[in-house]
Amino acid sequence: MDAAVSTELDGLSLGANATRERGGQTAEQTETQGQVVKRASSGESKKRVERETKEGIDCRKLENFSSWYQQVVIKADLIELYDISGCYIFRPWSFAIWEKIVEFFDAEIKKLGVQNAYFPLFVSERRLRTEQEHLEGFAAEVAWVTKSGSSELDEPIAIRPTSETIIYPAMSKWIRSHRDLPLKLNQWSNVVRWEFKHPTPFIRSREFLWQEGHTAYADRSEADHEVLQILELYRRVYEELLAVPVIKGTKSDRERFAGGLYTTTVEAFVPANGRAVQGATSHSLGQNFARMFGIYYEGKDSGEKLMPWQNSWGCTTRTIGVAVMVHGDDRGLVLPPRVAPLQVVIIPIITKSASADVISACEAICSCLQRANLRVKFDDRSEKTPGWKFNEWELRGVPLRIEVGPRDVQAGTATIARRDTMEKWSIRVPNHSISEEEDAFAQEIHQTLVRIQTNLFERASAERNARIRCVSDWGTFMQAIVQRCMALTPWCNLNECEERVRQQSVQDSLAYRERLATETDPSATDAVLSGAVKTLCMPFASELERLGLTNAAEWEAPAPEKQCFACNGPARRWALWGRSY
Ligand code: 87F
Repeated sequence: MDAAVSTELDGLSLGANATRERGGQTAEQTETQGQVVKRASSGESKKRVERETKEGIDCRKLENFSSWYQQVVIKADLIELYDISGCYIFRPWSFAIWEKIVEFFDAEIKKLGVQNAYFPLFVSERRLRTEQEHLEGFAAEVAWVTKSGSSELDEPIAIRPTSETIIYPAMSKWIRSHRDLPLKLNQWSNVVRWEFKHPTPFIRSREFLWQEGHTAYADRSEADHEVLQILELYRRVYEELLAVPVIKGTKSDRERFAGGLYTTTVEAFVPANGRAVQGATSHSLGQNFARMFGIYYEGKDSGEKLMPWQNSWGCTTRTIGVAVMVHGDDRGLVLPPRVAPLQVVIIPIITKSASADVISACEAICSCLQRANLRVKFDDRSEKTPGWKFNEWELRGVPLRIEVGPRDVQAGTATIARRDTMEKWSIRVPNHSISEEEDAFAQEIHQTLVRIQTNLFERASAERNARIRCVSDWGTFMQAIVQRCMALTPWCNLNECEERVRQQSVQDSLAYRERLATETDPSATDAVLSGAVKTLCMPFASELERLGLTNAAEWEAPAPEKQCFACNGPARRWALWGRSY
């Protein structure tokens, strides 16, 4: 597996020596500077849980995932609940993560020549219905404004669930000649989809934030190229920023955006509950929308009326929820350094006699790291004990903690603790009148943050990879599914077959659940997920290669004699299946 983790931490530039490393180191190997590595013992952690009472997480991620998740997003200060179901307040701690994603993606699309614009929140019924055909599947989720004050509006207006019907009428005015192409627009906004499935903060909410890109090209192959360029940016958001591994691929006919030609996707996976998550999608719309919205331009040579090739692509605040689900542990959030609002927290271990020295040592470390552009905070609150602060910043997922006590000040050291592995070791602190020492210290902290970023990605990749089963018959397929795995299968790529798999998988997992309840342990039934199995994507050959499948070309398009695992018809593609959010 190619651990394509970017090793540069956002916000830190240490000049020519900026750290560039590859992964592959274990946690133990990373701390080789002669320091003592110590893990919190389980006795210690139990005491801590007892001490925590209300503030800490009171259940285990692997025992009660949904309660664990709800507690983490609230207790780590990501989310505040709201009195409208499916709507959530993004507190600064989560909004700062979104801002990191925005900053990265916005800069990357601008390099591709995409321009930002902003379109209205509302859409008239007439416009919304232009898209009648593809709207059918979504109509129930559209929210409408029908009143102003106490009087009924003459015509109800819809709140955008996506902006094709708002943006394309404007595009039809702006695209007149081949010289107006390509037109590449993006909007950062909120959208509303009135879902009735159980809401989950970040993952499924009725209002969410996203970017939606809408582009138009004269040349079909350029448009196709862009679909993949954007998909690659989505992969980087997940893998490089959020340290979450994803699989790129094409959606099946049943799962693609009905308005377009084909849909590409990045699919993430939550090992703790065996559910896949569609991370972001990049669609080729072909000329369907141009036809519907009357988007035509005059060609170069003949002056003939031509339709452009269009794409659309979107990525939402769901990203945050996926990272929480993948990296979090029984103590709470674990944040990848590249998106962590705070990367380092400094905590003074104060005894009355030596407090002034300790505080100035903390301040010196803090300003040294700030100068190196790290996101660092000195937690100097006097009303909280060091232990309380440890718990709080662990719960909130800060990647690194530096502790400074009176004995450290004497010895010129500090204790450092990693959130991802819970390792602790001692480091030398710089003499702040010697700038070389300060630079070396900041460099060392930076390197540790890079190792954390790499470790999170590699740990998540190993856990995800262990949950992908290659299967070619129905029995082993269902076995993989009830064991909360994804299944990679040779597949006929037919709509009817996917539909039958959905229905059969519901029946078979119910039956399996009942058998478990009667034959073995009744409590074990909770371990079997219910719900239909669907295709997540048909992975690109390059992705199958990344997964370590050597005969990748054959995997993307299986040999003609291969049979579909479900209907035994000729297999045309390899498909990745799973339960999904
Ligand atoms: C819900 C209600 C109404 C998804 C909806 O993926 C319409 C829709 O069109 C709808 N839910 N969609 C598909 C969105 C397609 C596309 N739009 C631009 C994207 C990326 C950004």
